[in-house]
Amino acid sequence: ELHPLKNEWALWHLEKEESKEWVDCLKVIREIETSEDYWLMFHNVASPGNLKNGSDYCFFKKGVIPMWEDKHNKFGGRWLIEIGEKKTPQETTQHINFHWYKMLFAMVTDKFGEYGKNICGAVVNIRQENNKISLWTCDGKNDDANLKIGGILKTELSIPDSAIMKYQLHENFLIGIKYYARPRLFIPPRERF
Ligand code: M7G
Repeated sequence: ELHPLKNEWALWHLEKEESKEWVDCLKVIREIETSEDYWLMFHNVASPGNLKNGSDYCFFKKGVIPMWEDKHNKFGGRWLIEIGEKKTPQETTQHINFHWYKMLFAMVTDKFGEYGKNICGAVVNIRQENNKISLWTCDGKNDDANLKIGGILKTELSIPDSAIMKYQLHENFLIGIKYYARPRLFIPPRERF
């Protein structure tokens, strides 16, 4: 007997090809509806730390396309965890995998409780000097919900207090502000000057 998860998910893989538009490089590679599907993915799909530089995995609720423009994402944002280079490449790979699987496990086992409905999905970007893991939520201006989600994420991923988590609105990326925009939220909190 199979054990259905509270939500149904899809794992997307993105490997950028020069000749193609970004969105045309996104492909669903697995659908995850039961705990059995989840464990098969865990055992049979390459870990993100082993992906080629420049590629991404996205793990999103079914029906949500992992792009800013999707209707579930466009008013939302992301909690960003930056994973810098560790002492050795192996250590960097381990950090990426640890955080990614902890994040997915928290999502499929419903660790976000009543805030789970605000979660769209998770992304890991393999970028040599700037590996990133992020959790996308649907309502970028619901600070209360996003702070609760960020707090749970921090606990679930055993993120130390010294590490800074930032919440960024997708709208800034959509209009091309990108890196200059000040994050909307920080954990630990920061004064506004
Ligand atoms: P990235 O992969 O999020 O981060 O964005 P990176 O800067 O660390 O590589 C890289 C580029 O991919 C962006 O500048 C966009 O051209 C494209 N891109 C990424 N995302 C997530 C989207 C998206 O949601 N929609 C669109 N249209 N382009 C995107």
